[in-house]
Amino acid sequence: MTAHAGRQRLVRGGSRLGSIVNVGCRGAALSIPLAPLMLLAACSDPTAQPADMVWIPAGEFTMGSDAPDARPDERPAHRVRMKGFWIDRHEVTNDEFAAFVAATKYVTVAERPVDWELLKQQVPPGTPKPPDEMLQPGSLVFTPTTEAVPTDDASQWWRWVSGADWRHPEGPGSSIEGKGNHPVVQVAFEDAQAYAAWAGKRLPTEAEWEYAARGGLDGAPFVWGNEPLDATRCNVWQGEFPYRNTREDGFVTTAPVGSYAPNGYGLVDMAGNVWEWCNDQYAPGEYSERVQASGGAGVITCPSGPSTTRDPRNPYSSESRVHRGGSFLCNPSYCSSYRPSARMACTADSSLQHLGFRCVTDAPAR
Ligand SMILES: [Ca+2]
Repeated sequence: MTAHAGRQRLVRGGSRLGSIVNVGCRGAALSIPLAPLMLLAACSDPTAQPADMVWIPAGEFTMGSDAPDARPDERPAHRVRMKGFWIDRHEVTNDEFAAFVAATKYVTVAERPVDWELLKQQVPPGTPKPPDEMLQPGSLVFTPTTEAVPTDDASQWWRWVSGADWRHPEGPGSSIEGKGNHPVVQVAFEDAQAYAAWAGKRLPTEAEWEYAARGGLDGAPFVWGNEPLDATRCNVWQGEFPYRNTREDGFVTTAPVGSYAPNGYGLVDMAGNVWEWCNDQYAPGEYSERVQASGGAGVITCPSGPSTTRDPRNPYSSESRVHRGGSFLCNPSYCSSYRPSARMACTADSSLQHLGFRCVTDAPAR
């Protein structure tokens, strides 16, 4: 959400991520002398389907939207050409993330204490040091208001909860027991990257994510086509946000992955349930800048985002990453981000109760 709400990175990618890559399942294979060659051979076979992944064929699509409900950062719609890639059929689940943690002993950002010296670089100069309890491990949890409030200030329904993490998405006392097939949440960007590296995959570019989400329905307003949103389409908020959820679709927070019909490519939850991290850094004017850089008329090939972050919501952060797809908190009155062109972002070290991820790979994962 905001830089104030974000978490500082205690350990930058390097050493921690490096150790994860080396101890992952591929590391075991590398202890056998011939295994690297065998792995290479397997990865070069495009017909071998990785488990629970879907092949998205090369092609062109219209990225972004010029529709009346498109926000400024979704404009202008522009033609993009993509290479083929594999993408996870569903969001990474609690069970899958637990397997990663069990294999690597990985500690997520939300489980680490906050270093004020690093955090204060992301907040306005002169911001006073928060009380010590605010610097304990924790994360951001959605808390409904008791009555209608203006929806232009997310700090009214997000609060910092010590002890909130992926195993305790709503804080101490909450758990993921019985939710093994729900999407993992409360994971920061580097947590998602670490999982992807361990699995032999990577995070999708924003263009890959949107191309896959559209399911072959080029230019359609929704991942399911042109029909309007209703409670059967995806896991979003029914009722009045952020204080009254009618539970019309049966879910207040996350739903088991695949609770709703897949899109044209067979992917589930590309709208709603949880937001999904993408690899791109965020800049609101990225689309107009890339169109301008291409000469204005061409088809842009495999865009991968700007080289630096420019996020007006987090002006003091040097790294804000895109997320896509909307979540169980989306409601037409407030945030129609279940649209495949909708963009959102937060500081890379933030973790949130409604933010997860899925992975892609250019070749069979294993
Ligand atoms: Ca989703």
